[in-house]
Amino acid sequence: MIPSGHLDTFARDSLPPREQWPDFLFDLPERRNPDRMNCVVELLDRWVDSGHGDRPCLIDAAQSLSYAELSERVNRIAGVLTRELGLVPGNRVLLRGPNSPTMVAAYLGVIKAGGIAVATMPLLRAKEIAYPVTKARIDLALCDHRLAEEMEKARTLAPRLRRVVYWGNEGGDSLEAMMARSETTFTACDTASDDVCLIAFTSGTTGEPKGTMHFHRDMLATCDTYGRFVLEAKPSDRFIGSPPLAFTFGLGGLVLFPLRIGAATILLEKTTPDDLLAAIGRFEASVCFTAPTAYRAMLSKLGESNIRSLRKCVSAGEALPKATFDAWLAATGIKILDGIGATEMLHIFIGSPESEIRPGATGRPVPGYQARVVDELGAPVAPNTMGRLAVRGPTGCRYLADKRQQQYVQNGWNITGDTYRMDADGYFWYQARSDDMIVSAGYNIAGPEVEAALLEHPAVAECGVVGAPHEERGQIVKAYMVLRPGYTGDHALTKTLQDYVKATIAPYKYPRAIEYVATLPRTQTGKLQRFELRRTAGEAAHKLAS
Ligand code: 3UK
Repeated sequence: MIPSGHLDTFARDSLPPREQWPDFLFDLPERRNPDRMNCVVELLDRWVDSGHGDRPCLIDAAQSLSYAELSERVNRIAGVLTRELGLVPGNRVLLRGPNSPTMVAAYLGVIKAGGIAVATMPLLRAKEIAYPVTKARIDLALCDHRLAEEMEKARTLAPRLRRVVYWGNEGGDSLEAMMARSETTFTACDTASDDVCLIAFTSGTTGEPKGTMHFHRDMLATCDTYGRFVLEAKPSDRFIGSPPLAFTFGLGGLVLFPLRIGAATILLEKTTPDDLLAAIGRFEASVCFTAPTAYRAMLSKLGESNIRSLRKCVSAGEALPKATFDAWLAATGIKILDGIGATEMLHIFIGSPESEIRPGATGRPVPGYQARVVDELGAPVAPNTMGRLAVRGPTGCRYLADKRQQQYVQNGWNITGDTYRMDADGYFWYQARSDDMIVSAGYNIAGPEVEAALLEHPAVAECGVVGAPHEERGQIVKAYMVLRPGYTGDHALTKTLQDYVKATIAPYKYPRAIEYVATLPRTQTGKLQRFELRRTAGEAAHKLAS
C-alpha cells in the first residue's frame, strides 16, 4: 500500500487481511489512481481553482451556495476540527443531521482534514448511534442540534465520545461560532488515494450493522464509472432526491455525482413524495434519485405538480418493477434508470443508460465493473439460469473488523446476497434476495416477481410478498396489499387478483393468501422489510394452528 497520510492508523489496521479483499479492477485509463489524493480537492477545490467558484453548488429552501462559498465553509470546518477540536488525520468523526448544506460541508470538512466520516441516519435511536461509535472508535461528533436529545442519550451508552459539537443552535460553542473564528483557507491533508475516508454502516436488517470502509479513490471511482457512463448528467443539471446522505445511495446521488461534474444539488430535509414533487417544481430539478416506492407514490400526484424541468430519474434500493417503469414513462416521458448498488460497493454497479434499457431488467454491468451469476461453489452458470450475483470493479467490500467479510467476498468476487438471472445479451434480471426466496411445495418462488405481477393490476398501490409457514407445503405465497383509493379488499377482489397473477406469470406462483393492510413496513432507506412481513405471516399462521 501507499504510505498513509493518517497518523491514527485504526482504519488501516482494521482492514480485512489482503487475501480476503475482493479483486479490484482499474483497467479503464481514467481509473488509474495517483498515489496521493484527497478526494475533496478533486470534488470541490478543483472548481474554485479553475475559475468556476461562482457556479451554484448547494441549494436549499433558505439559500444557494456557490462552489467557492461551500469551499470556504469546508475550510472553516476543517480548521475547527484540526485546530480547535484536536482532530488527527485518521480519526473518525460521527455526523448526524438531515440532508442540508451544513451536513455536506461537515462531510467534506472531515475528509479534507484527513478524518473519516461516519454518518448516521437522522432517525436512529441512542442504542443504534452508540453502536458505530464503539465499533469505529469515534471520539468526536458533529450533530444538528435538533437531534441533540438522542445524541446525548447515546453518549451515556458510548462514553468514549468525548466531544459533540452541535450546529444550528445559538451560543459560542456552536459549530457556526467556531467556524466564524476559523480561517477561510485550509490545505487539504495529504492522504493516500487508498486511505479510508468513509465508513458507511449497512442498515442491517438482520445481525449487527457492518461498517464498510471506502477510500478517497472510491469516491471518484463511482463518479467516473456510473456517473460518467450511465447517468451522463451535465454541469447544468440540478440534482435532487430523497435518500439520506448517511446512505451511500444519497451520498453519491446528491453529493459526489453533482460535485464531480460541477453541477448543483438541492438538499431537502423533508423527503416524502409530496415534498419531493413540490421541490422538483420549485427548484427546477433535473436529475432525481429515489426508491421505486417513491416513484409509485408520486405517480398518483403528478396531476397537481410541475415537473417539466425533470430529465433523468434514478431508482435503486429495491427492484424497479416493469409496471412502475411503464407508468412513469407514460406519465412523464422519462425512462427511469434502475440500478443495483450496495453499501459494500459504495454505489451502483449494474444499470444501463436510457438508450439501452430493457424494462424489468436491472441492466448491464456499469463500465469498469464485471458481473456474473454463479452457483453455490462460485462457478458461473449458463445464461438464463438463476444463481448468486457476483461482482467486482474499482470499488468493493472491506468490512471494518468483521468475520462476515468472508461471506461477502468469495474468490475475489463480491457476493451481494441477491439471486439473479443473466440473459443471452448480458442483461441482469433481479429475482430476490437469496434468503428471501419462497419455497412452496418444492417450487422456488421469488417474492418480487409476484409483487411485480400484482403491481400491474389497477387496484394495487403497494404490495409485499413473502413465504408464510404452511403445514403441507412448507410455505405458501402470501401477499400483503395496499389498495388504491376506491377499491375494497374483499373476497371478490382477492379472487380477481389471484386469477390476475395466474394469467400473468406461472400459475403456481399465485398468492394463496392475501391480506389487505394500510401500509407496508419499510426501512429508512425505502426498502420493504420482508423479515417483518414474514414475522407477521408466521404469527398469523401460528394463531390459526393453535
Ligand atoms: C438491494 C436492489 C434490486 C439488493 C444502494 C444504490 O441499496 C443500496 O445499498 P444497501 O446496502 O442494499 C444493497 C441491496 O439492496 N438492491 C439495491 N438496489 C437494487 N435490488 N434492484 C435494485 N435496483 O438486495 C442489494 O444487494 O442498502 C443502492 C446505491 C448505493 C446503495 N448503498
